[in-house]
Amino acid sequence: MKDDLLHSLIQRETIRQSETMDLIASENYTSPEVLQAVGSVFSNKYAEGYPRKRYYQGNAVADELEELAISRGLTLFGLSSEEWSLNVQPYSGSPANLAVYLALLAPGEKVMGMQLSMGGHLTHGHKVSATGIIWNQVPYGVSKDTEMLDYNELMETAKREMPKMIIAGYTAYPRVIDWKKFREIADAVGAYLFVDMSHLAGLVAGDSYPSPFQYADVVTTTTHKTLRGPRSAIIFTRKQGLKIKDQGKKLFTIAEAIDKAVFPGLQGGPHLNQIAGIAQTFFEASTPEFKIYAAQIVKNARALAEALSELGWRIVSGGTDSHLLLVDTMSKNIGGKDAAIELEKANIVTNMNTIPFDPQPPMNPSGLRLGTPSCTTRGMKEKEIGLVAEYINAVLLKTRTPEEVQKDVLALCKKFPLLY
Ligand code: DSN
Repeated sequence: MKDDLLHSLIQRETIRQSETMDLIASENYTSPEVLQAVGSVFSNKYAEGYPRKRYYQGNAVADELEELAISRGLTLFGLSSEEWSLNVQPYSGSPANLAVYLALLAPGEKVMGMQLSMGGHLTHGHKVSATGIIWNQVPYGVSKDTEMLDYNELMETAKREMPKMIIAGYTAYPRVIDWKKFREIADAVGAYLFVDMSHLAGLVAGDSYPSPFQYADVVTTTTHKTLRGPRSAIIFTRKQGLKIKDQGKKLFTIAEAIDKAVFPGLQGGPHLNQIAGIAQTFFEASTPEFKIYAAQIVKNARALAEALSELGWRIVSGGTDSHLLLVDTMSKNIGGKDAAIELEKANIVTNMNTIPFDPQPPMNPSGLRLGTPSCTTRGMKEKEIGLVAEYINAVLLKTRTPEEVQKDVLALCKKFPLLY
């Protein structure tokens, strides 16, 4: 039954995506094959439980699908099934992170997480999130001088507060994170090290950012950012060594505790269609082409930071080692929200963002967060990124009208089309 109204909305969104320059650091364009997997008949099936241990009949194929996704995910990140467990059922990043808390902590225990305004995430213990309502955040940030992590200060905070879990991995931190230092801090206070690599997973898979697996106890990631898969999330958990007691005081490995927290703790039936999309994503991310893609994302982000910097814009921390950068628009007296609205008029889509120690309110903060995963998927390289920097500069400094710049953006988008 054709729904003309819905069809036209899908058509319009397809056109919007193809005709805009997406610089939102957490977005990407999946392959048509990922979209096909997500829209497949796996959407019709219930599969509560885990492979070979289901509560519904008819799951022989679903079992194979989930096992395929798990084995591909472990291989992609160079992990063995003896050492690491992978749960591919979380519906998205926030439930995945909540499952980690539920599994590893008792209510009220302390979690050391980066403040949202410094580049953290709501689920890293912010007071409006369940993670901050049920547990106690020990907040940390970056150094005022360098706008980068100060590991000595982190060690002092951890020793003073004795958190049960430390979270590393952020939404607006452009630099390399020293996972080894985080391990040392966690070990010094007997805390779990939980890495949320949602923003970084594609870069880690493509060998363009240090892998956290040697050091972390648990690693979560969404699958739709740099990894370029469907909207979903996964949890890797170290299998050996660590044990935890449930309320009935039975002893579990933390991997078992996390599986129990995902289902039945937080979720019902897994979204098998998303798991199919994840399996396809891992297949794509294990190719040599994906390594080239990941490296180009970082080259493009560096090129964007350098070009904007040369045009006189202050880049938070002076640059980037990853897929994203923060531009201090307030250094030119333009609020982040105003900047994002102006850029959208020229078909450049971004998001306003706080910068460290932001004197401005979150609804019109001092910065813009820019990321290169999407335009890199389109095939753009440093040369085109240089043009994008010029367009941003022209719109924000009003040297050209947004309508004039929009024409150039449209031409660039047409030259680097999407696959759908
Ligand atoms: N919304 C994501 C981001 O933009 O970073 C985090 O959940």
